[in-house]
Amino acid sequence: MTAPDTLTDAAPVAAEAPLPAAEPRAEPESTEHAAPVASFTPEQELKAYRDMLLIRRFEEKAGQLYGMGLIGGFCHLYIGQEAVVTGMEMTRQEGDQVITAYRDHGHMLSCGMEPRRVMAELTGRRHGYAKGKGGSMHMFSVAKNFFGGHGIVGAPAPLGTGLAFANKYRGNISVSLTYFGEGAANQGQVYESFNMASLWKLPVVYVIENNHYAMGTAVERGSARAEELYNRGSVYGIPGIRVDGMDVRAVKEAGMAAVARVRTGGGPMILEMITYRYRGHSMSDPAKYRSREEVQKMREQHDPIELVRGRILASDAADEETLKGIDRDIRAMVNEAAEFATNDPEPNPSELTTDVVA
Ligand SMILES: Cc1ncc(C[n+]2csc(CCOP(=O)(O)OP(=O)(O)O)c2C)c(N)n1
Repeated sequence: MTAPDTLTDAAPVAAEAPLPAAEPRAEPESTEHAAPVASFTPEQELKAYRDMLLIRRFEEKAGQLYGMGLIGGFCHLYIGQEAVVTGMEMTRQEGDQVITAYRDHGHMLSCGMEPRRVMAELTGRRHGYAKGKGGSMHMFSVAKNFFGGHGIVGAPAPLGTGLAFANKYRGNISVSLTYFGEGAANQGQVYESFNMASLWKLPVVYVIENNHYAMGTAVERGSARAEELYNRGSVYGIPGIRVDGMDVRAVKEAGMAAVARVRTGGGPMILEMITYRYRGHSMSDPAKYRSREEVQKMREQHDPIELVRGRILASDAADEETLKGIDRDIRAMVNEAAEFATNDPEPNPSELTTDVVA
């Protein structure tokens, strides 16, 4: 028997009862930008400055140690993106969980994990957060509600949705802050997660860190409708906001709105943070897919730390000397962390067979 080669050869389709009219569906209120951004108090500006600077200096030091051969394996730096985790941390309540992918040092520091133990994990030493056996991409701290550190692109989406499910199942009011990159946002597991989160109104804020590049692929080359990733949940009824992820105040403001909605049973939300990474994808990436001028322009015109520094000085929240003092303190803390991470012993060889999931 030959297969019909035109539609007219096909058997007629039996007439069916007309489908009932669909219920009108409320469209999610996705917006391109958060409402006008409220000012920070002087204390908030200074805290944001200090917290972002800690991440910056820590990452610079990690880059140096990597260059000296003291850190092995993969190492993905977060330099340029500091405002995202710093602003979101300002929205967190005790018990709220954080989960992210492999560009994770900033998330750990902002959760309050100890710089010396994060650094010791990078150098593979005994008192690192994973006893020196996980490295840059694989650290946890249940005490600080940080659930990794995952090398698999997109993995934080279902895992973070699972954390939100646990919150709902246990009847607590905690929120899961689930971070992933704009490259990850094209993965199937992300949409399965969106579906479940919306269906069960799970308390999760999906934070898409759109730093413009997934390894060497620019977002416009790899993502359909790249200009509106915040809208990727609309078909599931998940509202999204596009946020200036280089301005910690904008991040905090959008974060507060999202977390408040999610915590009170409103269901999941998406925040698309428009940000930028200054360094290559990982330490081994020479970043030839973009021009030096592009990076330079972002550093000079949109640096999140310089932005806050400018506001602090303009408003007299602090003077140059005070800011220099903060920098000195942070450098001292980071140097101490590096010192610890290079003198701490390596794990005992007997550790090779412990903590292994068979
Ligand atoms: C499932 C899977 N596919 C591919 C990779 C290789 N890989 C590592 S990072 C990366 C790019 C991801 O980019 P994005 O999600 O935008 O995050 P960013 O690195 O920009 O923070 C890819 C493809 C991986 N780790 N896991």
